[in-house]
Amino acid sequence: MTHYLTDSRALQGCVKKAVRETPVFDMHTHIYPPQFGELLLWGVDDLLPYHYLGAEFFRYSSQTPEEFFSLSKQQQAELIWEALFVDHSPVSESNRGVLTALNKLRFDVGARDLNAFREYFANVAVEDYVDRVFELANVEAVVMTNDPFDDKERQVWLNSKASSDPRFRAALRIDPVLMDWDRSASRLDGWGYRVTSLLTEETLSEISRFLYEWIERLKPLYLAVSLPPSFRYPEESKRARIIESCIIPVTRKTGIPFAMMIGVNKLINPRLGQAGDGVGRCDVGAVEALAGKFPDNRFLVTFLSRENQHEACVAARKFSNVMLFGCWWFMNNPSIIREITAERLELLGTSFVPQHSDARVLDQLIYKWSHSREIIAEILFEKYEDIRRTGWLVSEKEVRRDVKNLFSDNFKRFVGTKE
Ligand code: HDL
Ligand code: ZN
Repeated sequence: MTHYLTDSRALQGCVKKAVRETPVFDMHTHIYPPQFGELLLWGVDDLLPYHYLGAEFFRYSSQTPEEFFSLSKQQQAELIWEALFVDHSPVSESNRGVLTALNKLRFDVGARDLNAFREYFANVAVEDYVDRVFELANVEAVVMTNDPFDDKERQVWLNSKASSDPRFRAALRIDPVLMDWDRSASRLDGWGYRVTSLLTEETLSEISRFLYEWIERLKPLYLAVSLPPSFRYPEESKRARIIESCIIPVTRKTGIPFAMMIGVNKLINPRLGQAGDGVGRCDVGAVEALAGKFPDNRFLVTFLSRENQHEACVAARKFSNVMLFGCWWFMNNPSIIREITAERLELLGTSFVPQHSDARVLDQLIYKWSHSREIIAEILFEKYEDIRRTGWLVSEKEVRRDVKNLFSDNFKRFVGTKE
């Protein structure tokens, strides 16, 4: 006998409980297992200097970026704590996130004692802390960002010290190939690939070999790139030629999606380093053209600009080989998450991936998912309530089915790992 939720309050309680209890498959992060050594950032002295807070710090401080970045991360953390938490109320999303994470870790946030937090992190084993964070955040697994052009990370993979922990899945990130082929050509040449900056047939074939070899090594769930607002397709460019001649055939043959994260203007203020990137409105037509021309390929897509979100939903309605995902980076703020989650449910039903954490510091999983779950539950309840008022009732089983699709199964099916 199916138990339908006839009452608004019971429905709201059921949605909140399902959203809280359903594990998420976090499909885009910058987190690594402990075997990757210093690539894994964790603890309050990595959490505070995270580049989102750094950017905000420079708005209050007379310190130059050069002076700040010459300091130890402990010194950076103390300066950020004073400026963004003590001298000004920590109401920005990145500031509130630190407080949420510390609160969920059962610290006395109100004591405002940075050294008390440090005491815990100085004594906890990183493996135990990984377990605690995944449990607190209710995260089933994270997809890493794996960059063969990062010297430290490449060594981990070449020395096959990489982890077999099923909570850490790979994604092959190849920005340098598409964004700076001339410089990347010399690096691939140095790694034994017969390539030149000119895209000869041999060079294109060797780029494909590079991709196949790293796909074989990493077993990535997808191949990813971040692209600027100027990204166009079709266009007469090396980027378009490599996409058509290498990325599209290689991802189709290996059966993995091509993830395009579009809208970042890299280093509009280079002095801020990782915090120096900006955002710009993109041409969604490029995604429509690729999805239409290559119907046998699958595309994970996210846009960085709020102004692209409605067009992106319409494009996804036209191409079922496009899967919209996440509230990326400057989109990952409550006011915007609320807006685009409602927009996506209204235009796409439950056929999208509402969020990824993009966590760069392990501890961020706790707050990024706590904040997003709260908003997604609110919006989802509103949509169920709208149909309840027509007489269409949903059961707890159906609510849990929908939430599991949104939090993991849509992604797993799209990348082909759904058992
Ligand atoms: O390119 C990306 O994957 C972005 O997410 C950048 O890493 C960005 O700096 C970031 O950390 N966003 O949250
Ligand atoms: Zn990212």
